[in-house]
This record gives sequence, C-alpha cells and structure tokens, in this order.
Amino acid sequence: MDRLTNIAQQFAASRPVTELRAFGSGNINDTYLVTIASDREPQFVLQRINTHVFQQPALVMQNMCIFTEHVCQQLQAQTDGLERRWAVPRVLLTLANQDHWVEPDGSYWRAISFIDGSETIDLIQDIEHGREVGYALGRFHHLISNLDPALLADTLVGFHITPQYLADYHQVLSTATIAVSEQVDYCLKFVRDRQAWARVLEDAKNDGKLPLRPIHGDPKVNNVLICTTTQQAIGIIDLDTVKPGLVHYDIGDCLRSGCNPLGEETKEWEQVEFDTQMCRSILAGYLSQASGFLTEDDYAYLFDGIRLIAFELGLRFFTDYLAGNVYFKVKYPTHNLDRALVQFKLTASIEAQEPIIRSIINDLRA
Ligand code: GN1
Ligand code: MG
Repeated sequence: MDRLTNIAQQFAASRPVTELRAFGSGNINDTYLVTIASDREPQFVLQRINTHVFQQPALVMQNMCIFTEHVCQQLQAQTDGLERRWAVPRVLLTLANQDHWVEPDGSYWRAISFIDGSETIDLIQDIEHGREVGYALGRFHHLISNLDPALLADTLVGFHITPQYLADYHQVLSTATIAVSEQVDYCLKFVRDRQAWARVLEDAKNDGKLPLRPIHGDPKVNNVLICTTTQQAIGIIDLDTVKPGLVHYDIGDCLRSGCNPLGEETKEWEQVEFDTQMCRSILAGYLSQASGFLTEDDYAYLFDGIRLIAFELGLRFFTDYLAGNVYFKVKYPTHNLDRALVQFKLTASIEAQEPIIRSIINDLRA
C-alpha cells in the first residue's frame, strides 16, 4: 500500500480505500478526495495541514469541533422547518479515536466528511451564483453570531491584521534582492501610496467601534458549497481559519473574490475590474441573512473592508514573491507577483467606483 493510501486508511473505519485523487485548488494545505468501499458515505476529504502556516494544528481541530457543535445545535433549534438545507462537514476520527494522524515525518493529517450532491466552483458564474455566495456567508455569520469568540483559539496570529502584513513587507523589502521591472515598480508604488490608510479597520477595532466576532477567515467563491441539483448554496467549507476577527474581513474577502469575474489566477491582470452589479447581488444575499446583527458602525466601515481585503491580499502575494515564495504554493517563480497585480488592479477598480459601491451599501441597508 502506498503512503497516501495508508494515511487515508486510518480514517476509513476499516473499509478498504479504493481510490484517492488530488482535490480542490487550495494555496496552503494539500487536499485529496478518498473513495472507500462503502454504500453509506463512500467518499471523504483527506487533508495535510500545512504546519508551516498553522503551527498549532491541534488548535485548528479544536476550533473546528467547537464551531461544528455550535452550528449543529443552532440548526437543530430551528424548528420552523422553513430553513433551507445547510450542511456542515463532520470531522472523522481514526481507528484510535483521534481527530488527526501524525506521520513519522511529522506531517499532520485530518479527514472530514464529503457533502453529498455538492460542488465548489472556482469562478463566479452569474448574478444568481453571486446571490447564493452572499447568502452562504450571511447564513454562516448568522449561525455563529451567538458563539462567544473567546471560546475560539487564535490559530493564525496576525491573520488579516493589515498593519502587521505591512511590517512584514518592510522587513522583507529591507533584505530582498529585487528584480527590477515595470510590474514590480507598479506594486512598490501601489503599496507606498496606501500605507497610511491600511490601518483603517485595526484603528476602528482598537477604538471599540468594531467588535471581534467569530469569522470564517477565507470565504472565497470556491469555498461555498453549491447543491448540484438546485444550484443553491448549502454550506461553506475550509474551516481552518474560523477564529475571532472582524466580519469586515469576511465580507471584503467574499466580495474581492466574487466580484472579479476573471478570477484571482488570471494572467490578464490589466483587464481585471470589480463588478458592481455582482457586488449588489452578493451583498443582497448576505444581508438577507445578516442584517439582524450589523450595527451602524459595521455599515460605516463596509466600503473600507471591501477595499482593504483586496489590497491586503495583493500585499501578501507581493511580499511572498519578494521573500522567494515561502507561504503560498506557486506553479512558477513569478506566480505570486502575477497574483499581486490582479489584486492591486482590483483594488484600483474598487477605489475608482467608490461612490457606486457606497450607494449600493446605502440602498441595501435602507
Ligand atoms: C489561501 O489555501 P487557500 O486557497 O484556502 C489563504 C487565504 C487567501 C487565499 C487566496 C490561511 O487560502 O487567506 O485569501 O489563499 N489562506 C491562508 O486564494 O493564508
Ligand atoms: Mg483557505
């Protein structure tokens, strides 16, 4: 038996593993879809957690279990029977009842159930898909809006703290050997011009205007589960970054992903635009579920959140390019530079359409 099959076998409840293939398009963890000889739940998802990024994987599992238990309780308490289907992946245990498996080389593995009849889609398809993606994030936030964030561990210190990413950037810049090019110059200037503003959400948080809440951390389009029959959203996966944060990080991340129809991997970075029609649709879907717990201040910082998370992701990609691609997986040496250009162009498009985006937010909250 090869090594991967042997690892998968640990989570297969004594059923033989019949197939194993790479799955999804994550930038951090390695993910596989495993098929076992069983009529009930014949498939599950196996992942190697990147412990260079998540240095305390046991805390990731702990958060996942607290989250899952809370959401299952909430779903059971919804007795009106009118709620749409909502699925949460289950953590699978090994034969020794552990929620993870550690290989002799130290690699850390875990498995979760595969949600039957669902798919994930890399690129936003149309306005209806956008509404579903927004609905999914709103429903997700609503389900955990009464979960005390203090129960969740900080599994990735500094995640979405933009001033910290800027400090890391300057640190890398001070030692990196930079291959000068027009594109690198564009990025350097792009960051320089926005440094002072980049504290906006952290300042609002420190001033007590924006509260810490439990968040997803990575609600991009392809983390939303779509039902293959109804095309409705039925869940959100990739729960490694569920931890205390600002809902603005999530809303910004969802919109920077959903309103970029060319996608974050496009080579046509100069063509990238923020689609404001899609923004309206995603936000409408979101607010249909989330308007109940958002405050005046939450709304006041929504535009900044949208602009900031696109900028922040560009900064993270650019820094990783300068550092020699040590964080995000890459397929070629300038991959992170290309990704940074996409996010910076998207940020510029958000900035150019600020009045439209602000009026969409105002219309929808009215
Ligand atoms: C990473 O691994 P993946 O693709 O789920 C990253 C996110 C980025 C995303 C960009 C822990 O997520 O923050 O938005 O890439 N996750 C982490 O595609 O850094
Ligand atoms: Mg992720």
